[in-house]
Formats: sequence, structure tokens, C-alpha cells
Amino acid sequence: MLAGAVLPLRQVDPGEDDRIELTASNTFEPKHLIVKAGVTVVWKNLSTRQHTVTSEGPGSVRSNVPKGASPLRSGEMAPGASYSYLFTVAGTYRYGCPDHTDVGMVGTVTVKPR
Ligand SMILES: [Cu+2]
Repeated sequence: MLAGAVLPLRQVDPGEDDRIELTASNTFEPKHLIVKAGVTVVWKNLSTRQHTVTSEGPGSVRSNVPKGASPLRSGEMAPGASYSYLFTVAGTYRYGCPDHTDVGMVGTVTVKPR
């Protein structure tokens, strides 16, 4: 490998899946994801506790999705469970796990138009 080479970002095309992991340290990984419209994102709970992916909710969840987009609303995700969402509306989606926003379990997905 050339010195100073930059690793390419994974390129995910419309119709394909990208992935965000819910980790054992109560984080979404990656915390900030950029995808093209038409990509489905799959959140996978790799931790040993229940979490949710929620774009609207009580308390400190800083919730927002672009106008015309349906909310992110996984319901309780047991360890090992997955939640999928097909992003069709461009813009920034903010979400969190309402039980763990106090420890920083929040993330964003930015959707670029095709
Ligand atoms: Cu949680």
C-alpha cells in the first residue's frame, strides 16, 4: 500500500443495504452515516441489552426526519435483532435510543438525492 493512501469509503448504491451496529458500549456505529436515496439501512443489535432506533420520542431524544419521511420506529430490539428502513427522502435524520440518550446513544443518517 502506498504511504498516505486513504482507504476508500464503502460505496453503497440504491437498492443495496448499508449497516449500522448497536454496540456493547451503547453507541451506534457508525454514529453518522451518509447514504444515497434508495438505500436500505439495517441496524443490528450486537449488544446484550434491549435498545430501540427512534426518531421521535420523549425526553432528550433530539428527533427529526425530513418532511414527508416516515419516522424511524424500531420498537424494542432484543440482542441480535435487526431493524431495516428504506431511505427515500433526502435530508438529515436524527435518532436515538430513548433509554440511553443520556450516555450518548444517538446518531444521524444523511440521505443524498440520487
Ligand atoms: Cu438503548
